[in-house]
Amino acid sequence: MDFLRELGISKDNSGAYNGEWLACKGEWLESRDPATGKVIGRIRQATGEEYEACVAAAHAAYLRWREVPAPKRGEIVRKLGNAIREKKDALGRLVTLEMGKILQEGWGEVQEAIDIADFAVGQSRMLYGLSMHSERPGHAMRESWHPLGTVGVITAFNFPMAVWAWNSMLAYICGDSCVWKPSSETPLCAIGLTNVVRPVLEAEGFGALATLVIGSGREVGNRFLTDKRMPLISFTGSTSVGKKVAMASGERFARSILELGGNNGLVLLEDADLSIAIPAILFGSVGTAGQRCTTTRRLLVHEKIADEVEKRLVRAYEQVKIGNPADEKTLCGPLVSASAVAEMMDALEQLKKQGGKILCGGERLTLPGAEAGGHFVKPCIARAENHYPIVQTETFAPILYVIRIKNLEDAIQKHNDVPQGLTSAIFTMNVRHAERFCAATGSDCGIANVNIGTSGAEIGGAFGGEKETGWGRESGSDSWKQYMRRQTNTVNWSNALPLAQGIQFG
Ligand code: UN1
Repeated sequence: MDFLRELGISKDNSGAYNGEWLACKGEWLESRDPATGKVIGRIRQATGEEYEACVAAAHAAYLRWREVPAPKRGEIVRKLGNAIREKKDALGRLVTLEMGKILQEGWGEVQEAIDIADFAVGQSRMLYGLSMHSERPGHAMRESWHPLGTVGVITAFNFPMAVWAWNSMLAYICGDSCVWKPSSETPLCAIGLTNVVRPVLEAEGFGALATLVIGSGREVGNRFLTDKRMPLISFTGSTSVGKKVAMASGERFARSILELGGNNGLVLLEDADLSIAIPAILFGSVGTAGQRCTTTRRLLVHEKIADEVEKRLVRAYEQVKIGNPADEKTLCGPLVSASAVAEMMDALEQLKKQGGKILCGGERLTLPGAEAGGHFVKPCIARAENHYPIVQTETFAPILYVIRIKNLEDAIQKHNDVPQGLTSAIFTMNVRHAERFCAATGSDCGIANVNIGTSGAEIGGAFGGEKETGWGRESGSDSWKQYMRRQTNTVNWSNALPLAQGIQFG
C-alpha cells in the first residue's frame, strides 16, 4: 500500500524514537487490520533500556526548548500542522487500516490534529497571566506561566492520532516536550504520525520533543507513572487503568489529565425535531462502531414519542452498511479486536438477564474477505432501564440503550444517575428546557449539547469529563494552563518594606 510507504512504515519497524529511531530489544508486536485480520506490519518494542534513552532525550530537549520564546515555538508548531495537512490523506488511510474507523472519520481525525495545531499557533502568543493590584504601595503583582517539563502522553486505540496532537501541540507551545506511549492496538498510527512530524522538529534540532516509546504496560507504561522527570501524565483509556494512573501520579505529586470512560446520554423530549435528532443519534451510536468515549450509549426518550423513535431508529440501523472501512460506502467498520467483540456479546447476555429487550442487531458478522478474522458486529438497539448494572457500565461497542422518560425532571435525574460524566445532549425546541439542561441543576457532564449529538466535539472547547470520567481538560479553551506552571510574582519597586495584612514586625 503506497500510503504506508509514504509514511515511512515498513514490514518491520522500530518502536522507539527519541530524535532518531532506536534499535529496540523488546518483543515483536504485530499490528493487524481489524477488518481482515491480516498483519500490516511488525514493531520491535522498547525495553526499559530504550525507555530510559527516550525519557532522557525528551527531558534534555525540554531544557533547551523552554528557552525558545513561545511565539517562536508557535512558528514551529505551525510547520507541524502544515506537515500533517500535507499527509492528511495518507494518515487518514492509516487510521482506517489499523484502527478500523471509516475513511471519512479517519480523515476527520487527522483534521482534528491539524485544527489543534492551528489553535496552538495562535495560543502561543496568548499565554496570558493576570496582573493584580497589590495592597502595598510601590509593589507590582502578576502571575507568570512557565513551561512545566516533559509530558507523558498515553493514548487509546480509538483516536490513535488526534489525542496525541491535542496534548502535544499545546505542550509544545507551552515549552514542554512529550513522550508518547500509544495503544498496542495502533502502534503504526503513532509511527506514521511521528514520521510526518519528525523532519520538522529534526530540522530545528528538536526531534526529541516528539519522543515515542512503544511497549507493554509492564516494560513501559508502569515506568511512566513513577518517573519523576514527568510532572504531567495525560492518560486516555479505561476508568480502571485511569484509577491506577491517578493514584501513582498523585503519590508523587505529579499532575494527571484523565479522559476515561463515558456513558453518554441523549435526552429526546416530546417536542424534539426528529429530522435532526435521528441522524444525530445514528452518528453518535454507530459512528466509529460505538468506540468513541463520546459515543451515545443511552437514549432517554419521552414516553409519548418512544415507539415512533424506536421504529425510525431500527429502520435507520437496517440501512447502515457494515463492511471494510476503506470502502467509501461503509458506515460501520469492525471493532478493534476479537476481545472487543466478546465483550459486546457478554454485555448483551447480561442485558438480557437483567431484563433488557433487543430491538435489532447485536450479532457477530462474518463478511466476505474477512474470514481471516475481521471483527464485525451488527450495531444493536435495546430497550433497557437506566438502573440495570450493564447500563451503568461503559461497553466499548455499538449498543444503544433506549430508556423511557416522563418529563424533563425525570430525564435529568436518570441522565445523571450513572458513574460517568463525559458528554451529554438534549433535543428540544423549548429554550427553557434546553437552558435548564445546561444549567447547574442540569447535566453533570463536562460537555452538554443542545440539538446536536454527544460525539464529534470541536477542538476549540475544553474536552473532558467529571466523576469516573476523570478530570482535566484537553484541546481548547484554557486547557493550555495544565501544561504550564503558574508563578505569582510580587515585585517591590519602592524603597520601603511594608508587610502584607498591615503587620508591623519589630
Ligand atoms: C475520544 O473518543 O477519545 O468528540 C475522543 C469527539 C471527538 C473526540 C473523541 N472529537 O467525538
